[in-house]
Amino acid sequence: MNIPNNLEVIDLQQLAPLAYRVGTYYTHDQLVAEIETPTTFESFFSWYLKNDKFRKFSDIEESLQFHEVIDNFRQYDSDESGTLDIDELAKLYYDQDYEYTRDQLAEELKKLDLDGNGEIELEEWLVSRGY
Ligand SMILES: [Ca+2]
Ligand SMILES: [Ca+2]
Repeated sequence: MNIPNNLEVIDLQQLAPLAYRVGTYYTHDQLVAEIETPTTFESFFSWYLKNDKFRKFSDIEESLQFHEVIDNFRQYDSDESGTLDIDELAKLYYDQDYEYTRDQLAEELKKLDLDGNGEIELEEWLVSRGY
């Protein structure tokens, strides 16, 4: 994805992946509620700095762990859709030495998939890690 220059107008379609890239874990609907679109990169960024959710962690260690969980999620979201599908989840578990059958994997996905849309959003992943 190209990072737009500061005053370039960004529309709703670009907003969600951008927010995801910089580390907010707002859902699409929350973004729509929060930010008037179309917006500019500059105003998006000042919104982001003002609302940085990571600031809720007073402890550096805790904040780093939180970032690690997010990085991990992103690393396995290979198509950058903002969600983990069953194949991406399979790779993640495989790399962590879990030996799940396809059925167990489907079960696991069902457990994590709180809104039941068949994929794991970052929010759902965070919940599963205790956030
Ligand atoms: Ca994905
Ligand atoms: Ca889901």
